[in-house]
Amino acid sequence: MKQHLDSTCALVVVDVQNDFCPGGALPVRDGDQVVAPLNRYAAIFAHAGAAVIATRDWHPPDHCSFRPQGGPWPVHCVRGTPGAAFHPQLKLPPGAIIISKAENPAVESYSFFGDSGLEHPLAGRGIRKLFIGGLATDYCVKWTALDALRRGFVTCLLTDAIRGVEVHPGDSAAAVEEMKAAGVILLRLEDF
Ligand code: VGL
Ligand code: ZN
Repeated sequence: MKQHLDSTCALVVVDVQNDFCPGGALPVRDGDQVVAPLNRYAAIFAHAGAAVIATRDWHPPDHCSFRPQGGPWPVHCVRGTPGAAFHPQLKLPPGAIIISKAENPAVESYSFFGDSGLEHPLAGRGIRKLFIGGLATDYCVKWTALDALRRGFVTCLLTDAIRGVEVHPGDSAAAVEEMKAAGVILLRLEDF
């Protein structure tokens, strides 16, 4: 269904970082394929006066989710390293809001609402509707979408701009079904 965008809407570009793309430390298959559609979305949102938010996994070198610390993941997205940088072709408009997450060494945080409770950069901006794309469908995208719903945002998933880690085959499809069942609205570029 055609979407009307205004300043109450925000595009959320989740973790489009080198380490989640082919050649990175925790590569998502075809992770770089989200860049082109997200650039389209970012241009559409900026033109409509809607916010563009980009999240980044921004771990300290000894984050608890890393294998050397006993966690499930290879070392990835260590703050300030090339692997933690946004994909070089990602085009964020001027004024895009960058949100770093999972910065506390002792806490894993897949949601962009983070581990810090209520205070959040989105507060006070009048944003009520979130449109989420990026990496990875089965982790940060899913947790961010479900957390957004729980916090009362109208929450949409941009299904042509997501890819999953797929620790187990089918995880991404299951994540999309879980989001849909919870009330997330599934959209594509044709809806804009
Ligand atoms: C993510 C695994 C570990 C994600 C972050 O951005 O989806 N996945 N850290
Ligand atoms: Zn991480």
